Order: sequence, then structure tokens, then C-alpha cells
Amino acid sequence: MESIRENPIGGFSIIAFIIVLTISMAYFQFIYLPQINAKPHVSEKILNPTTITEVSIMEGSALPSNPQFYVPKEARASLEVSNKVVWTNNDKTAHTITSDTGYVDKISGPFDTMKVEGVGLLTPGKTFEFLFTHEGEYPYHCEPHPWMTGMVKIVKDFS
Ligand SMILES: [Cu+2]
Repeated sequence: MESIRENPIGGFSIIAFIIVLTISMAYFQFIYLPQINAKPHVSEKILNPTTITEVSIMEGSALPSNPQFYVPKEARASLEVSNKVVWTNNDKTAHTITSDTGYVDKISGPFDTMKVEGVGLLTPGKTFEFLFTHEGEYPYHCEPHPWMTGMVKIVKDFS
């Protein structure tokens, strides 16, 4: 005759289970969650560059025959100096600024006017600003007018 209460294996399993559960919860609470919630470290200089980099959306850009679309077509900027880029729509048609690669900046979010609340299509006369917090090459285009292409190049500031 064997009763459940006297089964030593059963008692050991419960203790082992509680230990494993406790370790798992501690790991989740003190190691996993802090790592997930930690904001990436970005210097104050990158968050507050001293100058802005301007790009103009030229009048007539809705037509593929227009000589220019985003000017400068390739905008070069330095981290900690000019890594905030501001586009102004000087056309009479609405346009977007949409990353070719679906780039999402860790601080600023998606590089796409269509994914920024309250922007969407950039209407005539409006501006859109985006803070790039990482060096790199960021090709972009206009969603309704794919012949409109541009590039932002962010380089490290060596000054
Ligand atoms: Cu457009």
C-alpha cells in the first residue's frame, strides 16, 4: 500500500518547481524587464543639435518632368551639429517623406510622414522635421510620386 502523502518524489518535485518558478520570476523582474525598458543612450548634443539641415520640396514636383524634387537631393549632416532635418513643401501639391527601407529611429520613431501622427501627407507650405540620432545613409521617396527620391547622410562629427 502506498499513499500520495508519503511519496518523497512528489514532495521534491513541488519544491523544485517552486525554486525554478522563483528564479524565473526574479530573472524576469530584475534582468529581463529593465533591459527591455532601458532607453538607448543618446547624448544631449545629438538630441539638441545646434543647427538644422533644410530640404526644400520644389514647386512642380508632382510632375516627373520637373528638373528637381527634393533640394538638396542628397542632404549631408553631422551628428551633434546638424542632425535635425527639416523639409518644407514649397509645392502646390501634398507630398510624403517616406524611408525606402522602413527605417525606424530609436528615439524619433518611423522615418515616414505617413506613420507620424498629425502629418501624413505634407500639405503645401507645411514643414516636417526629423531628428536622426544615428550615423548612416537614409534614402527616401514620396509615396504618391515615386520619381521623387532623396537621401539623408548622417556622419559623425569629427570637429
Ligand atoms: Cu510627392
